[in-house]
Amino acid sequence: MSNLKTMKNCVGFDCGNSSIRIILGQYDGHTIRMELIHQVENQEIEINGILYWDILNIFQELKVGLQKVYQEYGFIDSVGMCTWGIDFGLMDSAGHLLGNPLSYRNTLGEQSLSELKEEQKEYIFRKTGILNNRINSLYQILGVRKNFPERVAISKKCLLIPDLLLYMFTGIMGTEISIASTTQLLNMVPKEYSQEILEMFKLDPSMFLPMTNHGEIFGYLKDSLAKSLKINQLPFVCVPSHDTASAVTAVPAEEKDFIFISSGTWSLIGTELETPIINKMVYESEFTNEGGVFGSITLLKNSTGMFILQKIKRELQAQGEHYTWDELEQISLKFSENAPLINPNDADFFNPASMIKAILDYFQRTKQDYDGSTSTIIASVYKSLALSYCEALTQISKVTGKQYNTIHIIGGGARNNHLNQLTADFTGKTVLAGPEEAASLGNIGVQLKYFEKDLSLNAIREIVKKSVTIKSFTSGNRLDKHKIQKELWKFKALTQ
Ligand code: LRH
Repeated sequence: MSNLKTMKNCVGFDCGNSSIRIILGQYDGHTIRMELIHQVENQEIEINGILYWDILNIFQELKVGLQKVYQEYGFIDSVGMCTWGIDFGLMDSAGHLLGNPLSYRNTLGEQSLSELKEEQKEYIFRKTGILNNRINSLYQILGVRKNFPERVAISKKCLLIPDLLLYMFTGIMGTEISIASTTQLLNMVPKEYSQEILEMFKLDPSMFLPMTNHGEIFGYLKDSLAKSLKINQLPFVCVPSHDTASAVTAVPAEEKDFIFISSGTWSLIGTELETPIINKMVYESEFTNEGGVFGSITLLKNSTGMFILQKIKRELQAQGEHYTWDELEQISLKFSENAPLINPNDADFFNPASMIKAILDYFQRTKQDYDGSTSTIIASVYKSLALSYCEALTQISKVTGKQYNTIHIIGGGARNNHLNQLTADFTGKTVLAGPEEAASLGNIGVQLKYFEKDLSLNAIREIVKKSVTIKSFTSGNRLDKHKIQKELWKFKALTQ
């Protein structure tokens, strides 16, 4: 139990694929009061067929958020950075950024991965424990080297998105295990850069940064920034800077073995382990062993999440049809029963020019009846997401040999009552939804470790439990058991 005496104002930076959020967590020794201080949309920008992130704008917005916290609360004790994984910026020898970071939704990674032989892919998985995913930094770095050789020839350091933002704030170049693991350049057993993989691809080890431990100081806000923002000097604490790992930190689990679904643009479906599982079953079922908080491993599947609905929502908006998330959910509730299915992880949905057209083509290709309405498309996506969760859960149980009673749905997607209910219906498990601000809560929870050195992960989870409201969903007899079984079979047939 905490013995911190005074209120701490800890700021969580949470940069996701679709939004940038600055959250204040006020810790009074028992609970964390969360307040969203500043939020703006995030989106890739396309120029000449290439997708970029507007990293300077992200930096600007984080500064705005920090300043707002200070203006309202008068003092900031610490800050923690977390962002989406995988993407990176390249730096020259003087520490200048060589161009805007590219988005993993480009085709660079796909090209590089497709050039590898099956034995090479299996070798890389065995050496790293990480799934050979086209989006991994490794395949993107190889793609950049092939397509933009001049840029790579003068780059001296590779900074992942949180590392890059931390460098802008503190002037320090460094990283930590959770984000570094998304490169696929680490061997997850000693949790160090894999010499074999670096040598295999002739990558210079000095490009990649040293790692700091969670709960320790990463660096301090540059004096020049503190002055120009007119805020107090403050430390950046090293937190799991991969948003997934910070979110898993905030799972309000009672039990040691639990299932989480970190639900946002992606749905990361997995469990927490002490050591990675690296075997054929994990490889074939496409799970990955990412770095988690305080040396843990998150064994997870990187499954498509709200991305498909985000794209549909934007497309409908461009056609003048505006829907709120609540309205989309209501539509799904009404039209779910007879909606056809999609496999959300089908390559056709990775980044199509029109998501609606990609879904219509999919219904046709898989010969499913479709009534022609937009409502049915929306209902189809919700139902298919829940079915994809169910399939991943079955695979996790096979891989770990464990049965799980509860699924924790965390992150922004936990707001989605209908999806939570469908997940309970299809899996037959209890779904506990929340916290929605899991990434920021985990981030802020780990910052507290800097102030109180012996704070354990369990103690952080206790604080989270006391600080949030969790909603529970059970399957009951809402849906006919035969119908559920039929949907599960139909979905399985689409994913084989
Ligand atoms: C989720 C996430 C996921 C990555 C993807 C790029 O935000 O970090 O874990 O694989 O974005």
